[in-house]
Order: sequence, then structure tokens, then C-alpha cells
Amino acid sequence: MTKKRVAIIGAGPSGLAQLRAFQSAASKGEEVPEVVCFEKQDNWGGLWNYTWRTGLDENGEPVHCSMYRYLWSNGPKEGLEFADYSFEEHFGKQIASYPPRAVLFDYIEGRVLQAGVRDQIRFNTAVRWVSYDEGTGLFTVTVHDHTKDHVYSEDFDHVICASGHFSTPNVPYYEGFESFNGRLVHAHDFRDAREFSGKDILVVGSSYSAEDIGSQCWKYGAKSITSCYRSAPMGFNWPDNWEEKPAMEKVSGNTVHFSDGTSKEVQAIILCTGYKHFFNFLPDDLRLKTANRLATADLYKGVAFVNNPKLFYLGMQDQWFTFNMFDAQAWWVRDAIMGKIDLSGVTKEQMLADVKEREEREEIDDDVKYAILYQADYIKELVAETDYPSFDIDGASEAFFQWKKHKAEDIMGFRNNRYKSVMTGTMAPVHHTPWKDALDDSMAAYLQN
Ligand code: FAD
Ligand code: NA0
Repeated sequence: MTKKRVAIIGAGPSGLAQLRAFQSAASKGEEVPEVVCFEKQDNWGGLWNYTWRTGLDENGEPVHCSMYRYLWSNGPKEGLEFADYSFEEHFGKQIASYPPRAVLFDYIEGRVLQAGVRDQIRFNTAVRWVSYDEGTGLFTVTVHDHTKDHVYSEDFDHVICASGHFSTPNVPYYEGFESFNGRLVHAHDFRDAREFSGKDILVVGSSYSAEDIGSQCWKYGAKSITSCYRSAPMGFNWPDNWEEKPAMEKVSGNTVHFSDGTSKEVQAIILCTGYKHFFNFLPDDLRLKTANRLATADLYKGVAFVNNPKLFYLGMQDQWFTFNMFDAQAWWVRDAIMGKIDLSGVTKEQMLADVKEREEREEIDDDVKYAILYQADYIKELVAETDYPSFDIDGASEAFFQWKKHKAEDIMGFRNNRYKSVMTGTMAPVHHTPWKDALDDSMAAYLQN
């Protein structure tokens, strides 16, 4: 029998989790499928692969990166740690709890370097189109290899879409944008907070990007920050030069008008208005259409596409947990592909019922604690069905609860806290410099503890 062939789209944390899952089975002597990962960037790491570029990349592809300079993890690392590769194993010591981007990139990379999966990735190769043939039961994946400037197609038994969903910006229009006399940019294209030092800026939105980009600009010397919300304020105890306003109504010249009748003169507007699930390489019958939520539409067990369960999606949920949730998903998908988890007897109706149950359970309560526990339960459910090392998921949830409390206490100081690893039981050290004073976000500076 010929080996099954599996295509993975994307070598970000989700795609890399999938490569590691197959390699882990192979290292235990199991017969694994042939795996090919297509990655449009020239390196792995997904969003964590920082670039100064915005707009189009060197190949004319949309720049994937939505991360910026000086980005530090917004949640404690103790909530995202891999169960099979701890921070201590990677760095040779326990490190502080909110690592900057470069430190997390290094950690992500460490595990896959050790696993030796890089040669399964075709870099600089953008997936252009995927189709499914009912007759052969195969997917045809068409890609553009930018290194050779060559477009070609190959057939696969399974496709795993791990292309991320925080890269295509959701950009609303407000009256007067076209004549605004300053910098008007979406969070996706925000790179260096120093650009805004000495300026009055507006951040639109009330979620993580608004909070963190506003905080970055504050840290690097913006004159004032105004944030405005559509639904609800962030409500933190902001510094004196940060003001929260209700919805923006329109802009005239450099003046922004809000729904409470007030206005503010600003030199920059940063739209922190979220992202779209966007898959321009998938036809209607294979394309996931979902809101950014914990119970994604049309994914059985959060991963198998109900309209064609040979197609899987990783990491498409809104995220409290990240790396270890992608792992739980990747190990489950691996086992479904290898037949260790049997999907053949699960009907489409049963899959849809599974999705409905998850949606209804998510909608019971909009409390943050409930949401964290909901996603923790999801990870527990998947981990129980595979050989992914089980870990204290309740302990990781506890780190998130503490994180929420620390943010409420001091929004510019929450990153000075520390938490205990549920993988090794070790307490993280306090970082040597308070976050607001730590202007150098390099790995060397961070690891000085
Ligand atoms: P991505 O990281 O987006 O990777 C997807 C990959 O697919 C990319 O490499 C991309 O190039 C590739 N790809 C896309 N389309 C194609 C194509 N057509 N062909 C070939 N390749 C393609 N999470 C945390 O845990 N902690 C944080 O502090 C944190 N900070 C964040 C900050 C920002 C600004 C954003 C936007 C997200 C942040 N996240 C954070 C969440 C983030 O979603 C995850 O950490 C993680 O990067 C998701 O991994 P992924 O592999 O699913 O997607
Ligand atoms: P995100 O904050 O980019 O995080 C993504 C926000 O945009 C909501 O407040 C929403 O309001 C608002 N919005 C949407 N359309 C709008 C419109 N037309 N007018 C006004 N406001 C509008 O996006 P979302 O989806 O959370 O919020 C959209 C991801 O990036 C998260 O996973 C986050 O963890 C990650 N991230 C991490 C970091 C760090 O780690 C930094 C930034 C982002 P409403 O009304 O819908 O509530 C440091």
C-alpha cells in the first residue's frame, strides 16, 4: 500500500505542532504518512516571524506578520507552555513570565529544531488553490514556489489548514477618513511605537490590540492616548494621559468626534479592529466561514471540517490557550489521519450536533473565567484521546485567572508578575526590570536574570 500523503498549509505554531505530532509518532516506531508543509514565508514561526515589512512581501504576497517591535507576550508563558518541551528544557533555566517576541520565537523554534522537521517544509511557497475530487478522493494542492518562480500541483489524501486567522485585517470605514491629515493605519501594519512618540494618538477598538498597541505607544513616549470602544470600554485604571471614549462617529480634518458629543484632535489613528478568517486558496465547499469565537462553526471536535472531514483546520478558535491547544489539536488530527481515532462511523449529522453543542455551551455565559475554563475543557477532551503528555490544565487556567487579576490591579505593571510552570513545577523569576522601563526587548536583555 502506498503511503498516505498529507499537506499542511502554514508553518506557524499550529503547522509546526502538526509536524512535531507526526515526528513524535515516527520516533516511537509508528508508520506515519508522508507530510509536506507549504509555507509562504522564507522562515517558520508564523506571526512570530517578525518582519519590518508591511503591505506586500518580497514576493508580492500579502505580509503575514501582524506583530510589532517590542511586543511582549500578552498572557503568561505558563499558560502556553508545550507539555513535551518546557521553557526550562529550552533555556536551561526558568525564565520570567512575559517573554518578548524574540524569546518566544526561539522557544517555538527550539522544539522543531530538536524534532528535525525543517526538511518537510517547502518555504517561499504560497498555496494558491485547493480542490477535492470526489472520484479519486484526493485533494489537489496548487502552489507557487517563489524561489523557482514555478507553479505546480500535487495530490494529497488529507489537507490540514494551519494558515492562521490574525493576519487579514478587518478595516472599517468612518466618515472623513479620506481627508484625515495624519497617519491612519490598521494594527496589522503597526510596527514601531517610537513613530508615535510625542504625538496624540487614537486607538480604535477595545480588545487586545487596542490595549497593547496603546500601551506600547504610552511606553515609548506618546503624548496622549485616546481609545474608543464600540461595545464596552476596556475599563482599566489607565495612566493620566490615557482617556477612554465611546464610539467614534466621524473624523473632520484631524478632529475625531465621538458618540457622547466630545471630540479630540489627534495626529494618528490606529485601527485595532480585529482580523478576518480569510482563505483565498479555498473553494466554497472547503472554506471555513466562522466568527472569531471559541466554538468555531463547522469544525467537529474543533478541527475536522464537517463538509469533508479529510480536511482539518488548526488554531481557528479565538485563543486564550495557544501553543498547547494547537498541540492538543495536532495530536488529535494526526491520530484521526492515522486511523487511531476512527471518524469513518461519525455521520455528518453527528458532527453538526457536536458543533451545535459546543456553540450552545459557549453561549451559556460571557464571563471571562467561564471562557477560559471552556477552552481548558476542550484541551482536556482532546488530550485524553491521544498520547500528548497530559498536564495540569487547571493549573494553567489558574495562571490566566491570576493574569486577569494582575491586569485589573495595574495595567502597566501586570507583566512584572510571575507564575509557576505546570510542566516543571518551578516558579518563574521576577523579571530584572519593570516592563515599562525595559525598552530593550532583545533576547539577550530578557535572559539576563
Ligand atoms: P500563524 O502564526 O498566523 O501562522 C500561519 C502561517 O501560515 C504563517 O507562517 C503564514 O505565512 C502561513 N500561510 C498563510 N497563508 C498561506 C498560504 N496561502 N500558503 C502558504 N503559507 C501560508 N499568542 C500567544 O500565545 N501569546 C501572545 O503574546 C500572542 N500575541 C499575539 C500578538 C498579535 C499581534 C497577534 C495577531 C496574535 C498573537 N497571539 C499570541 C496569537 C497567535 O495567533 C498565536 O500565538 C499563533 O501565532 C497562531 O499560530 P498559527 O500557526 O495558528 O497561525
Ligand atoms: P485584536 O484585538 O486585534 O486581537 C486579535 C476589536 O475591534 C473589538 O474591540 C471590536 O469591538 C472592535 N471592532 C471591530 N470592528 C469595529 C468597528 N467597525 N468599529 C469599531 N470597533 C470595531 O482583535 P479582536 O477580534 O480581539 O478585537 C477586535 C488577537 O491578537 C487576539 O488573539 C490577541 O490575543 C492577539 N494579540 C496579542 C497581543 C500581545 O500578545 C497584542 C495584540 C493582539 P466589539 O464591539 O466587537 O467588541 C501583546
